[in-house]
Amino acid sequence: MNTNKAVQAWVDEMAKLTKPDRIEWIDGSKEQIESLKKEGFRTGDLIELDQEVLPGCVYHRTAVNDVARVEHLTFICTPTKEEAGPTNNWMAPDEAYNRLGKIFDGSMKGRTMYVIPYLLGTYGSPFTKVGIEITDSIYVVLNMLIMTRAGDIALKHLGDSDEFNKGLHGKEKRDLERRYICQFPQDNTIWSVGSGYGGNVLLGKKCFSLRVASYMGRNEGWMAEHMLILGLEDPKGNITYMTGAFPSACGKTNLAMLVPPDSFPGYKVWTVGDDIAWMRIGEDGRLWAMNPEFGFFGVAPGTSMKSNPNALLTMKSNSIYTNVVITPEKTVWWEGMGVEPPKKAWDWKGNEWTPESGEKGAQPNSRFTAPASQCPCISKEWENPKGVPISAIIFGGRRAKVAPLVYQSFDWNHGVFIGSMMGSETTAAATGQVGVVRRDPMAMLPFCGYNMVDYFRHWIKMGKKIPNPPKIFNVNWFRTDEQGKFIWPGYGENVRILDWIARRCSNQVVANETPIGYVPKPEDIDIKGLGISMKDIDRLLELKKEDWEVEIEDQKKFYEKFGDTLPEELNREYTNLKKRFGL
Ligand code: GTP
Ligand code: SPV
Ligand code: MN
Repeated sequence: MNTNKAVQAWVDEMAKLTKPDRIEWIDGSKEQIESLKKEGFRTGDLIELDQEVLPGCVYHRTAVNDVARVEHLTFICTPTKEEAGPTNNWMAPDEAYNRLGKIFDGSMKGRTMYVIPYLLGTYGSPFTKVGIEITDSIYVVLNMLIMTRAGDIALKHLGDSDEFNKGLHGKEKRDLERRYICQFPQDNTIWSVGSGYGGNVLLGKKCFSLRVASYMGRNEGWMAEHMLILGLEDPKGNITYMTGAFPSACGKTNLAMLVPPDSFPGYKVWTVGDDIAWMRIGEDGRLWAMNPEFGFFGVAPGTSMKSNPNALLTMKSNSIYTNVVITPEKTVWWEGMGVEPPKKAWDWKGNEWTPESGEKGAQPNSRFTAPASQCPCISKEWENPKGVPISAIIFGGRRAKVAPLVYQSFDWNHGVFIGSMMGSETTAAATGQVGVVRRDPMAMLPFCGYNMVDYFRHWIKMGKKIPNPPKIFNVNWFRTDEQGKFIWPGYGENVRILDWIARRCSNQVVANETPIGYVPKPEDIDIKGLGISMKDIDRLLELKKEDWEVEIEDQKKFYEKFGDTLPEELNREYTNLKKRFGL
């Protein structure tokens, strides 16, 4: 039961605007979850899956025009355009409240408004942030109950404080013309209307834990990043914790749950988080990362017992499947699941589908929502409110060319420069063209809640304040050969690169100094049992000056967006890189 006056007043105000028939507060109890599911089955919002094969699991389809984040309809609503910066869409707060207010007005008539109190972080921790999400979608409620610590626990944590994120979501007509995702960092507020898809509507995810939290972190001296967190245990039992920032659908969940191959014995990867890291300087002078989330919202296609067994095992129960194939037996399937497709089933659009149809059965950005606690390789530290001490930060992206398999920055600022220079081929995680290279600094281009140039500055400032900072690396699993095939086998084999990174962190291995940073000596990548040749390793580590020349020019164009506001340090790194290439 809510007794918090500020929460009540805000909920009343939102109810006055949206005019629902009834209001239901989410307490997080099992009984409530069951009754919400029943209601979802009744309205057709959810389909119950085979409860013997997939106990506690449900299926959901989004509207056909609503399958991914919509970056062109996502706005940072700061008082001035300059605060949002050149890489964000900006709308003045008054205009945004007005425009969305008109769409929200009366939009919940005849419907139930659900009030979801939730935590980002663990109960009782001083680092935890509280959000309240109002929504008219049962699907959102059930997802938020998996993705965050939600219900009475959040109200208890909040007490009588008025410090909570005010999130308003309405499905409305799911019309693209009336779809907006607006964050108001100064008001600790998010309004999202006209969508029913993941990152647009699970407001605790990208909207709060990155866009709004990055703004809070800058003001409060910490960092909110689009990063997985893992612990690599070596044969001696030492665990090295690392974070990794890769753009959407570029391999964070897979790396976070990696299973080393038999040919690389004695290693183990422990998952702390697969998408978001909040990082603070610890009393020991190191950078500590915690996962504010409670579940995984992962890409389904390509997830198999071979590529990511831990993900499949995590989602066997109490999970939600969105936009995958559903079979007559009420089980699920997707491309790259590694099992025979059903002979006849329904695709993500609800149409009859056969494997011979030539069409994809699962939407490329179809997803599973699963409780992190069910993950077989979850770290014993995953709920430690302080997080884990980070030895390495890894940047990465999808690059057919240019970026080698792995390299290390010379120091922190050079690492920030490498992060600021990240490029990656776009994926199905956001609407728009797929496969074109775009600059995506620190994998935060769509998620930075303020001016990116100030974000770069914040990184540089943090580096000065961390007495013992993590080392910074860049990886690329996606280099292709002349036929367009990936050269590196990836997935479990990536442990070999994590191992090199860990050995660099503990000064156990020397590296080649190159214009871009420290690149491994080919013989230091352990290829025992890998099935690729030393010649392939040479190709994976090769630096082509002509490719880098184009890359450097492209980065210049990106930096030009910021005019003369770009931090001195990054300009210097840029000039030095050019010089090292003799350009
Ligand atoms: P978001 O949830 O959108 O943030 O994505 P993510 O970064 O967690 O990506 P995820 O691990 O779900 O992987 C996305 C896609 O990349 C899947 O189709 C994977 O099969 C593929 N992928 C992941 N790791 C590798 C790898 O090492 N090599 C190759 N070739 N593909 C990979
Ligand atoms: C991403 O796109 O980076 C995701 C999925 O993790 S979403 O929740 O839609 O943002
Ligand atoms: Mn993500």
